[in-house]
Amino acid sequence: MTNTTAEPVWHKSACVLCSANCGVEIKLDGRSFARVRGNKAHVGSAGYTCEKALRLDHYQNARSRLTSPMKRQPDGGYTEIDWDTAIAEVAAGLKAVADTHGGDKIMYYGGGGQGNHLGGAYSAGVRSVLGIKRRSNALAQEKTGEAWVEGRMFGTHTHGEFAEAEVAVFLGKNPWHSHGFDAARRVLKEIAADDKRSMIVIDPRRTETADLADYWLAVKPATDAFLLAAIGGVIVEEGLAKSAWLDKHVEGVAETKAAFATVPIAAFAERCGISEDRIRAVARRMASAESVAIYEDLGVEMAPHSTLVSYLHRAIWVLLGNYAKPGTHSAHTGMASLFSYGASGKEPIDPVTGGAIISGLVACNEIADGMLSNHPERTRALLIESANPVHSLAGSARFREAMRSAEFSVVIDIAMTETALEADYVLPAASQYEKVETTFFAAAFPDNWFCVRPPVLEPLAGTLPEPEIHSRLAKALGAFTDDDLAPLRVAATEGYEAFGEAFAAGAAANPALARAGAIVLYETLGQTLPEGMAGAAALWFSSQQAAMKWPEAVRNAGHVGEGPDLGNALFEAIINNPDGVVFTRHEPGQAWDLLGTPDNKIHLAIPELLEDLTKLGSAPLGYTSPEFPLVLSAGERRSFTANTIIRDPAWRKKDAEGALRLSPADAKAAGVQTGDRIRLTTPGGSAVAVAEVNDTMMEGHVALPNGLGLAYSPAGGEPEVAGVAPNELTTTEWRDHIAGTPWHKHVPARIERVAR
Ligand SMILES: Nc1nc2c(c(=O)[nH]1)N[C@H]1C(S)=C(S)[C@@H](COP(=O)(O)OP(=O)(O)OC[C@H]3O[C@@H](n4cnc5c(=O)[nH]c(N)nc54)[C@H](O)[C@@H]3O)O[C@H]1N2
Ligand SMILES: Nc1nc2c(c(=O)[nH]1)N[C@H]1C(S)=C(S)[C@@H](COP(=O)(O)OP(=O)(O)OC[C@H]3O[C@@H](n4cnc5c(=O)[nH]c(N)nc54)[C@H](O)[C@@H]3O)O[C@H]1N2
Ligand code: SF4
Ligand SMILES: [Mo]
Repeated sequence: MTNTTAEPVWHKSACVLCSANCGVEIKLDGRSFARVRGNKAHVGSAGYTCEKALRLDHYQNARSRLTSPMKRQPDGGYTEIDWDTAIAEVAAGLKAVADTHGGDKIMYYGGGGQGNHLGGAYSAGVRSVLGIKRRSNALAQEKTGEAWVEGRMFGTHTHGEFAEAEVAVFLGKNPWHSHGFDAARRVLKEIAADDKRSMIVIDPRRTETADLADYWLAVKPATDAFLLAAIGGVIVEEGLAKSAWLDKHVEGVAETKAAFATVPIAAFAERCGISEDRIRAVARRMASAESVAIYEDLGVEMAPHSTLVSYLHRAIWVLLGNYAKPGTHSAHTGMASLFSYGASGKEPIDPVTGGAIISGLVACNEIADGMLSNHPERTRALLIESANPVHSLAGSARFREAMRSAEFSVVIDIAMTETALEADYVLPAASQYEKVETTFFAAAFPDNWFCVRPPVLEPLAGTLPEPEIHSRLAKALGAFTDDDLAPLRVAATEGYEAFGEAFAAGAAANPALARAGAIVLYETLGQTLPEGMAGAAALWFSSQQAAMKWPEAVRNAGHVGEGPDLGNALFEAIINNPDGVVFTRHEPGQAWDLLGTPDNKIHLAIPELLEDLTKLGSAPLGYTSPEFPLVLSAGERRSFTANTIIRDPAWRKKDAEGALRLSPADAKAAGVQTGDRIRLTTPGGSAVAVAEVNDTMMEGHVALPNGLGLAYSPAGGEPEVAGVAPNELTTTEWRDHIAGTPWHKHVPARIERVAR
């Protein structure tokens, strides 16, 4: 908590700007972050940070912080209201929609960003009392295609071990900037420096990661499927697959090989722009390695053929035997599930849009269209938490319109965001350094870790942590009474054992308690936890679940006990170790036990995607046109981008305006120089950006950074907007045919110089 001694104290916490969540230590000066440094004792990052963490004060102490609940007035402006009024009116507003149309017509969007997943856990109580079932969040515009493939093949999520891999492959992924695993730059440099290891980067742009690669495959945008199909074709043609291993562990090999055997290798090489010789060399390099790990990310997940690409690279690493060995891929444990990877291919269909609901999430690209339809089942109200969909989803204008069409909408955020500005009510949350927080991103094997960060500061006056907001909403909705909680409150003071028994008995006997779940833990057990830690109470349940699912692995990680005692020991460890703890420790071969398939085998053949593979040759040759001859990647990760988590543009040490990068050839053709203003036009919109002529760009490919175009008032006056908001230029209909994920990396565009 707030430092009251004279001696400067380094507060242990984590960086919230990307999913790596590096451990940091923060030195305060009042409420300012005077210094931030890497935490050497952190279980995952061991002192590592990138340049962004050092500037976290721009998150914590931004002028954009909200300090009062806000209510929209008939004239469109907002007035401050007190918390009691806000909770009563928000509860009443949501309830009115649930009573009129059914709770299933309310959508819950978001629930956490790069550093905060506890709020989402507590929202479950509010959702269940209102009957909210419809959900979506950013994962349904990036990872649902991957989840659909992984569910079918493995019944769960797998993760690559890049720190160990002999061959590391980055597919539409620039870990130098975007990270995605512990100490990414350190790992990339280690691979680059080791003659026995190789790095393969598949990216049209010569990224910072590509500069370190042994093989940079500069694919033409959106042709990864052709490249991967050709690599698979070579593996089959040259007999490189690991047959004995496949016989033992994998189903569906023959069908998969047969589909790859149909690939016209030379023709596909031509289509992706990589020579056949080089494709063969890369296939052989992967086949000769003891271990290969592949990381797919947005460059392929947000481009045409995305779900097929998610499948093809997995088929390749499976054919080459890269599962459950050090440096390959493994399924892993998780303290809580962020996202389900259990797809079966028989996903429920959204009644409004007809799209598949993968992992329980409505495809982001279908939300606004569904709300703006006349369908009787359409979403009528929105509860949005820790997300900025007006900015982050395809077609910002359409999402704004959808929000205004809602009968009721509420946003829980720390700032008056682009999304908040369309809502009926805005509830101000305490920042991620003003409450206990954690994420459920943990994806590592054989050791998996988890880090709970205690608060560094008291909540800013006028704000509340999400557990408290959800608890108040649930109470206002009549979810439970103090009488319901009384026995659990008593039991909580008697210790974990008594509490565990009382909780199990209470939940079985009283449906109100079962429904409110995590909120009940917060209100009872939470009140007995150390100061500031009440919000960690939900993790007691997660700890019990982890201990029940993987008792041996939890004990191997050093936690002692049997049954509920083991869960209690794990909970004690995680809430008392801001350096993070290893919570499960496995042996490499045990990755087979963690598979979610009924026979603990990999299921290689996905018929729908094998069919897509055999039809790939007849896919459109491109998506550009004479009117829009260029391909825009709308939303690249750079050194000072972090989604929309930091709104103050002054946090950027370079590229303050977020330049449009273009190749020297395209710049010449348009008569553009670095620093010029260019008008960028797409089928979805038009905007003016500053140009940066950049020789890492492929001709015909231009890129805008992610997270720019935010309104901010540096001196508290009229807001200013720095850079272009990428989704003012995108549209919802450009999307994957299976997962509905957007083609943000592949937007047809044209540029014109604005007169100097
Ligand atoms: N600095 C920073 N780091 C972040 C974030 C951030 O905002 N800023 N956000 C975090 C989040 S939420 C995510 S999901 C990750 C995303 O991390 P990444 O996916 O690594 O990030 P991007 O830069 O969006 O896209 C990666 C690459 O895709 C390439 N690409 C474009 N088109 C194609 C194509 O057709 N084929 C191939 N193969 N590549 C293509 C681009 O050139 C780019 O280098 O980053 C996380 N880390
Ligand atoms: N065109 C294009 N669009 C993209 C992308 C792209 O590459 N191109 N990338 C996409 C990807 S991969 C992602 S993950 C999404 C990200 O987009 P979103 O999921 O919308 O997330 P963020 O931009 O990170 O917004 C997080 C919100 O949380 C708020 N916040 C911060 N701390 C707290 C807190 O403690 N409590 C609460 N309640 N709120 C808090 C911030 O103010 C911000 O409004 O964007 C997507 N949009
Ligand atoms: S932004 Fe940098 S310091 Fe922060 S979590 Fe990601 S890699 Fe770590
Ligand atoms: Mo993301």
